[in-house]
Amino acid sequence: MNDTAKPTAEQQRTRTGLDKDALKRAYLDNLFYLRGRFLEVATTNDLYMAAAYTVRDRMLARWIKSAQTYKDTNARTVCYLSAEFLLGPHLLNNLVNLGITDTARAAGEELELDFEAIVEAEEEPGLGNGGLGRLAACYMDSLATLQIPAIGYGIRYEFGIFDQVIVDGWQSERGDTWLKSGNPWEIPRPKLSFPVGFGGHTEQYTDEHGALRMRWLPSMVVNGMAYDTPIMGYGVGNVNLLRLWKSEAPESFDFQAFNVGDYYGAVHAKMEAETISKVLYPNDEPEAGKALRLKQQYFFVSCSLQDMIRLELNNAGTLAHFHEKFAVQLNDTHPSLAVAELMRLLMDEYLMDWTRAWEITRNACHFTNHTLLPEALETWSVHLFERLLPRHLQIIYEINRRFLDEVRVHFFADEARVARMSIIDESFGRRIRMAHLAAVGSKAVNGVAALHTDLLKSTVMHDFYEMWPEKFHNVTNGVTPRRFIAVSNPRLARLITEACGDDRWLRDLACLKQLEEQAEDHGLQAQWRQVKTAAKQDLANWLGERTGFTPDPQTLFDVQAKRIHEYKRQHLSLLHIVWLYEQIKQNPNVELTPRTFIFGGKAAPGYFMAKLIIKLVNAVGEVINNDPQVSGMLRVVFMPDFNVKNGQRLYPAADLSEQISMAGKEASGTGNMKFSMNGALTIGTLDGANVEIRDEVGHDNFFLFGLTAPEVHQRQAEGYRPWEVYHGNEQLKSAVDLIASGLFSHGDTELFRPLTDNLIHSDPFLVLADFQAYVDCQRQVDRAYRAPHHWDRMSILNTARMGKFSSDRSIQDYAERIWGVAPVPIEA
Ligand code: C3B
Repeated sequence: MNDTAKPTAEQQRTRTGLDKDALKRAYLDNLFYLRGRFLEVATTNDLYMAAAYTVRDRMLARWIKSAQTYKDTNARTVCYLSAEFLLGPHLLNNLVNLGITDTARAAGEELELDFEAIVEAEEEPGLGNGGLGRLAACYMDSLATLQIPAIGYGIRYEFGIFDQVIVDGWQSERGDTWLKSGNPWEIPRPKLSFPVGFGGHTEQYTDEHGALRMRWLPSMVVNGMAYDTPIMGYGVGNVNLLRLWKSEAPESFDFQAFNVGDYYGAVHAKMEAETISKVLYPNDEPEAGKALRLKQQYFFVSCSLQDMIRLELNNAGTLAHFHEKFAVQLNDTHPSLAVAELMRLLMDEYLMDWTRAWEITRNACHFTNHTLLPEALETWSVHLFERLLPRHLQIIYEINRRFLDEVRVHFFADEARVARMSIIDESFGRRIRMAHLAAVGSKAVNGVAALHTDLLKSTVMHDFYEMWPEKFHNVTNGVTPRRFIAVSNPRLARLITEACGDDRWLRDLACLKQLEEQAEDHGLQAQWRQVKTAAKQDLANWLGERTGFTPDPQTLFDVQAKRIHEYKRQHLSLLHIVWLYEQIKQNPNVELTPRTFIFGGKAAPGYFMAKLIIKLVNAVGEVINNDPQVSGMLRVVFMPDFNVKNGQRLYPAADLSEQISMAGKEASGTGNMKFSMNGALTIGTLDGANVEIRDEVGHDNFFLFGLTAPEVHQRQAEGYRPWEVYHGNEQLKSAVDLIASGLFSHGDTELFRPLTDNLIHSDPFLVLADFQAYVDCQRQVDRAYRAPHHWDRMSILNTARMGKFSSDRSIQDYAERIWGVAPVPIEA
């Protein structure tokens, strides 16, 4: 290659070709030149790293071409701002999206490598808590696949979500060290960094045109440095950008402090700056330590907006059309400071007037709400804002003043409504309501499933909906079939491709409809069942190694995997299990379908009740699994450390998917979609996206039970008395009493009291109210599973009718109805 030229096509072909020989050569090269190893002495991590670099090399030319084309065509770009991106392992996903999994496997075989072990060696980046973070990752996959120019912006946490280990039945948290062995997928950009201020004060000054302006003099400045990860579309040339920010001190040593002898003070400042991107906050944590969380939010929002401004100034030379260039999506309220920060940047740094800056801001931003749980609706004390972000507080006050004047005119002289809608909550101390800020500063607001959006419009955002009905949209969530079928369930993917005649379904999930005609076909049913059984065997082996207990794949695998939370009601399932146990003990000949109940999920470290539920799962499992009298009938196992990687083992293996939240509480759910795509039937309430899943798959192919959202509301309004339910239902009472009796706690009658007392006396999520309906519905499941052809047919129909729940459909909805963006195709 001469000094200036890009690699020639021929050089690129041999360097980054997709054929087997090119892969083999590149692999050995990478092992040698990047890891300093040859095959005989390489560790598993070396082997994995070489594989990762080999794959990444094959994405780079497309990545650069995508960026260049997007720039040249000045394409409208989606900027997805999210505090969480729960990506899951990259290697296999990128192989699938590049379309070279089989070739890579064959290359590996010729080099006598253990392909599966190499894939297993990848430590996933756990930069999210659960549904919200994983949704962001699915959306990145779909944006690239649909060839829509997009940048994901977030935080490069040094420690992601904790690793969960089970010690004596209890959850114990271990620090997540995903960066320990290096991250081959990211490219650090030391020169791409932005200053972010905190604290200090503001002052007024007169600019050269005589206009009064504000400036902010922060007392502390940190730098945000970019780390870029390519996000590969499936079967296309488009590779989009995920840009995560790491916080750093502007200089590693404050030389002034150093010179006066304060070496430790200087190092301390550096540490303080680095703290900002140190760790992901687990959900549901109490207030303490939250100042850091606000700092994280402001930090990544500011870096991201400064980066967009840089791009726009490079390209257009002016910010007048910023909102035409970028569609900024705020993933929940975590990035909602973007509204105030964009205003500040435009006015204070780029000297725009209020009206123009507001016009741009309001047209650039869009807001997704992901929950109605009151404790998750973010507010920050005005106090904290004064201390950390004094300029933003001023801007928020001014946004609010103007907004409330509009409210007064719109709802003529309705001061109660003004107080309800105000961005500042004056009721208990003064707090900033971040959802209100986001709604006021955005062009569109959306919920994540039809029911959730309806509830959003009729409850927490009702006033806003009445004022701006046209602003509100529903975009039902979706998940990517690439990761959640092709990557996690290759056997099923092969069978579907065979049955459909081609693999177009991977790009257009509605194609799965073709399977419907064959749902009764006993040949397909037999293959379908084989695929399921093989996945169950894989999971059983894995669980055997990790937990010492190997479930029997011939039993019905009944799975509940999601964050542990009272509203999700893992304890409802536990009551059913305990009830079943009693049935068998009382009558060993009772007719039941043998089942294995599998639970998985993390509890927030500070959430006592959730941790007690994990302990109860394990305690019940210990007794039941060691009772020979129920051995062929009933098993309970807790899968430790549920994350994306372990989820991929679970979804293919489930016969039954538990989606049993109290109606009105689960905004959408996305696990429900992953299970159903993989042929699991759902037992569920009319909550979140369950409603739409049931409508799609057909009411006969879904096990529905429980109170509806309006019924829940009514029950609570009437004054719900759980102790009456408890005393009125003999079977329920004996299940609760058995837990309290000490049978599952070596005689300790206190251990589970907080849980049983809470159910009997308060039961905020109506577990007892739904118990009987749930047990009855589970009986129907039992019967259905004993009719294999019937079950297989339902299972095939579930997969066949999941087209709507591809994240490609969700992104299509956003693109058309909210963002107004078009594809910019890059050829593969
Ligand atoms: C979750 C909700 O709990 C799910 O119902 C929903 O499917 C996903 O978001 C994605 O929309 N959620 C979350 O994981 N974290 C929050 N802070 C709020 C909602």
